[in-house]
Amino acid sequence: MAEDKELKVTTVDAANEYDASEIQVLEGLEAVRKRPGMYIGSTSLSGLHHLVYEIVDNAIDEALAGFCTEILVQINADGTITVVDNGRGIPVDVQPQTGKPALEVVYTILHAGGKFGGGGYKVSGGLHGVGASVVNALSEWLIVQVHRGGHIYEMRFARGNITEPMTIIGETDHTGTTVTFKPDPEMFEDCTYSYDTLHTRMREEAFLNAGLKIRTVDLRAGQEQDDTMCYEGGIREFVTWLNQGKDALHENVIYMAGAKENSANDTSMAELALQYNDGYSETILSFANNVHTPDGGMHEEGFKRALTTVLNNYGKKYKLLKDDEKVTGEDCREGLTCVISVKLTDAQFEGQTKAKLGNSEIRTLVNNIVSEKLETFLEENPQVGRMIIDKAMMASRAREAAKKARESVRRKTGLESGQMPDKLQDCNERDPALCELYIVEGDSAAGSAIQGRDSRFQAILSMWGKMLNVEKARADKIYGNDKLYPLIVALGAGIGDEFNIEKLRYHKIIIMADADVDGSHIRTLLLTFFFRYMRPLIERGYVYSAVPPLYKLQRGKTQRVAYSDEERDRISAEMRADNPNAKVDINRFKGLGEMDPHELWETTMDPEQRSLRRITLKDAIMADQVFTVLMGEEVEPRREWIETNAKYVVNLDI
Ligand code: 1YM
Repeated sequence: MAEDKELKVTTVDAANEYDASEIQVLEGLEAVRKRPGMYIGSTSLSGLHHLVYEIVDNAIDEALAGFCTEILVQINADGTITVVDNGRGIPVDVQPQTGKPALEVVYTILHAGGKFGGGGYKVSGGLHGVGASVVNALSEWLIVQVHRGGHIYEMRFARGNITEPMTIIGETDHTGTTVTFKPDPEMFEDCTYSYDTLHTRMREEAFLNAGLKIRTVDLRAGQEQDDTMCYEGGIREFVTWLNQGKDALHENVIYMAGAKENSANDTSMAELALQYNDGYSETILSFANNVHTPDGGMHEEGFKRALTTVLNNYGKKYKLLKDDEKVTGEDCREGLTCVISVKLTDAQFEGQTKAKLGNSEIRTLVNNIVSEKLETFLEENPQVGRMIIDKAMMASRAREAAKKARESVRRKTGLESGQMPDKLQDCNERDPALCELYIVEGDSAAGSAIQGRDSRFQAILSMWGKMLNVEKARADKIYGNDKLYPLIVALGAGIGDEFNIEKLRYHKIIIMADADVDGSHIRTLLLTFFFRYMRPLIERGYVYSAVPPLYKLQRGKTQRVAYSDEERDRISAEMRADNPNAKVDINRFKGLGEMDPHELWETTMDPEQRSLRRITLKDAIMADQVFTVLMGEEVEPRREWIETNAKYVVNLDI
């Protein structure tokens, strides 16, 4: 470790002590400025916010040590950041090894963190646990004030260099640490903090540290904010918060905790909170040392295993499950909301994004806690036990039903059947690469499309009415849904796990819907369905949106159409080029249903003239989030989202 080396250098030759360590310090912080990404992940907005988390981590460690009860995170009016805690204050005494105040060492030597001050339980994570000196190195300036022993100490830095050594600037009657810094514009592309990002993260910290009061403030003009968060119930309240707006199956959140002492100074701890709701999705949020682990890892594995075993044993014991009956892990987690938080001394973060916990001893710890405590809980709360088993059995039956429905769809869609749905007017061509399927909203538009199309290679499927919201339905409903069924059969490639793109009957699937809210709605629902159950369609770029014209322009016998307001004005001018006084009639198309078959062919379906927008999901992760927001619980945000964004999704790459 760099730090060991630094300390040794300073003790070899007392005469050169100061110089030698000074050089090391500069080299250390210079390395941070040369490769900031190595220390804070990136210099984008995520790195910028990471600076705040590093400082906050030190305050949270102080809270974990039992000395700090309140933390303030403030965006100042000038966009700089101030973090305040009411802990003991960073030690200011001169360290014998370095001859410098501990405060200075913490802010100027890489990795100085919690190793000073002798022990203590250092658990809060940070991306790589790099701490205050990294923030200092990447700040145009940084001021730290310590209230300790009746005095206020202050020290100032610029880009990691000391500009004002530690001095006493006043007297005080309390203790604590205050850090103010301005991120260095030479290091970050954008130095604008997002209150929402900081607030969301701090809320998470407040949930994970029961009883700790965290206040976030934004003082920037025009965007003032002030929120105080404190959750006495910790992760129990986290679960309640996550289950907001859902119907819980049992009133109380189930809470379990335990610890294992590995050696005198090394204890691992785990706590879990969970509650079932009547929905179908599974929400497990896991953390290691307060760092979110979105990819799970050993703590989640230990939990999942124990949950499945405990529920099966309990179900058997009380004859809720027959001898040969079993519920799978997935069944046991339907409608489950769970938060897992573990604390350990040497957390190993694995995987590409370091988002997965690798310490296998944690699996055993969590498994033991859940095996023991959950069993006891169920014994003491038999109604809840029964409800959970019922829920899992229902999930199990739904899974079976979904499998059967899928098999039946597959049988009917396979080559063996060849029976096509009534709603489909198929084309003559059989080579999928040449075939197009128009999915048309509404019967009158479908009628025009059927008459206007080139039936050699264009098929029409009409869709109408309110479509099933696939996000809110269980798999078996989707397979059996009367709106989706014809679509699945027409495409011929199955759905879900069994989707086989080789069997797809059309390589262009064109959604033709009006440019209004209803059209956006049906388009979005179809995209959700494709995204969830036929994702390769989107990945391969087989899905398109038709672009119908907005205006019809007519001068005498000459007719033209325009797809935008600008085009309308341009064409109108062109049509009057020979005679500016000529009269050009401009009419707005109200909807696809209004066009006659010939118009529809010419403007929207003729490959020579039409324009299509290809729908691709460049960023599948983003799309997944978007769809989830869209189909979430609340109706109003969803409606707004559809109105503002449905077009955006369609326009992903034009
Ligand atoms: C707003 C940022 O850094 N608070 C903070 C940091 C420390 C302590 C207290 C502290 C720790 C210990 C003893 C110890 C740190 N001290 C050190 C070091 N808030 C903020 N509050 N006394 C005080 O760990 O034993 C590093 S961080 F190394 F100097 F002890």
